Amino acid sequence: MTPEYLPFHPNPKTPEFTPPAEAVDAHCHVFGPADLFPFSPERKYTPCDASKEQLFALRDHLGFRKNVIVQASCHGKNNDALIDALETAGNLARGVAVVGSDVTSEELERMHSVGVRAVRFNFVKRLVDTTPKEVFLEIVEKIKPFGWHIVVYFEAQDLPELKPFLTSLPTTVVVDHMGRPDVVKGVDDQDFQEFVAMLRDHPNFWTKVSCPERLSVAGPPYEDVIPFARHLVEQFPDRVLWGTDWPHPNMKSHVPDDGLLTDIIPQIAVTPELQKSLLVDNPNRLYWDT
Ligand code: 0GY
Repeated sequence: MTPEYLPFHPNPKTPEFTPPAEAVDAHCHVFGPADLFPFSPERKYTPCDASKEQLFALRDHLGFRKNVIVQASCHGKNNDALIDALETAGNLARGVAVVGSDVTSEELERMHSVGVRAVRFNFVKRLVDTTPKEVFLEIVEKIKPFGWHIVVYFEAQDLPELKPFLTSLPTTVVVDHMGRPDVVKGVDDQDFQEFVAMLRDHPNFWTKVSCPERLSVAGPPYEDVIPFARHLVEQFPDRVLWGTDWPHPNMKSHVPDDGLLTDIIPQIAVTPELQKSLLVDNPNRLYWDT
């Protein structure tokens, strides 16, 4: 494990908020176990193991029905741990893989058959080496026949440079963690409003209103992040997703309690209708109806 890496919360609280039936945790990971699924030699951090059994136990504890499991950078382009978790979960999970431009249609077919429905393009420099845009475009061509979408992860300061490329992508594009706004600047800040405008101008763009624990300066219960998530849910009720981000890799300030994260949902989506869109209708449409 990377020195000072914080393992996930061992005993999250039982949430007071009850997610609606068929609710989906649409952003979470599995790590290892490293003796079965070694981490990538190119990884930038080494996490603690976070197994599929632990993920599914958390899902049940929090009251969710399904997971969308996202391949994390510590596993590189080897999706074996993800595939294994998807096989175990059956119809209760879908996956987001990371692939190279050398991926074969046989590999994509196998991943599709176990529930992969998207690839992730990661632009966060502390997590991955830079991938040339041409390589991403080759991957786009390969996933097109499968009807997959693209999940993108970047930091707010990189959006101006990335925007022409991202908005040229021909699929649905899901932006992780609200594009990582600087919450100190407030919802009306120009950078965040440009992110909002990108969603408004590009109906193929969705976003995850996730990771208050990463974006917060104030810390739990993350009151400084809630206005950003609520704004996006109210502006784009049909294009938002929510996820725990368990097991919370690379948290430095504190270990988040997943029960508390779940309890914040009613402040982000303030009516039962918005909660159903966020947790049930949107993720099921994007990951299960395809
Ligand atoms: C997240 C966030 C992080 C890590 C990864 O792929 C990853 O390693 O996504 C991060 O460190 O911000 O979504 O899990």
